[in-house]
Amino acid sequence: MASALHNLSSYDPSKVPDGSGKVIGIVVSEWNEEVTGALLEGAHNTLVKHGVNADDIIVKTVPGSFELVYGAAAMLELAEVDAVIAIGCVIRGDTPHFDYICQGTTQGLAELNCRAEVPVIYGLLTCNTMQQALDRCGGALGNKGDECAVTALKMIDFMDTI
Ligand code: DLZ
Repeated sequence: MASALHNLSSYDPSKVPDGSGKVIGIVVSEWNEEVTGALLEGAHNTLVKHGVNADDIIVKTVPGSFELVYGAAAMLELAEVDAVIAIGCVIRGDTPHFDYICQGTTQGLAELNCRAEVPVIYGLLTCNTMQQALDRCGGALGNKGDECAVTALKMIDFMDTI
């Protein structure tokens, strides 16, 4: 969780496995595009910084965060990827809709993560306000996209070395 004490973009680069030759799928939601676009940029830049070839990053968009589960499942089935990163942003509104989307998407991604042969990385921001989201996509608290990229490379290495 990002906080005043933890910036999503701060990590020890010496502990990030090299991503050369790895293929990463990224599924990104169009809802709150200002935020998800910045998360995607963070993830993409960090993957490339750690050796992933830009041509080996497959990006597909889905309409909303709820569709991330289907999109990630399709990518796992149809593309030869070493990891999938799911990127979305849900902002609380006036109705309980927020809770259902967050819960459904989170549970769906968690189930995929357990079943899939390669890791599924959780890049869903669940925020009470747009400001909280902006703080976490390159603002005051860093960029969750960076964190997702680092996590993907670490989990690929986990699988390679287990
Ligand atoms: C419907 C909806 C609403 C109200 N809010 C968001 C949101 O903040 N972030 C997001 O990613 N998606 C939202 N959606 C769309 C749903 O995720 C989904 O696309 C629709 O319910 C159609 O399945």
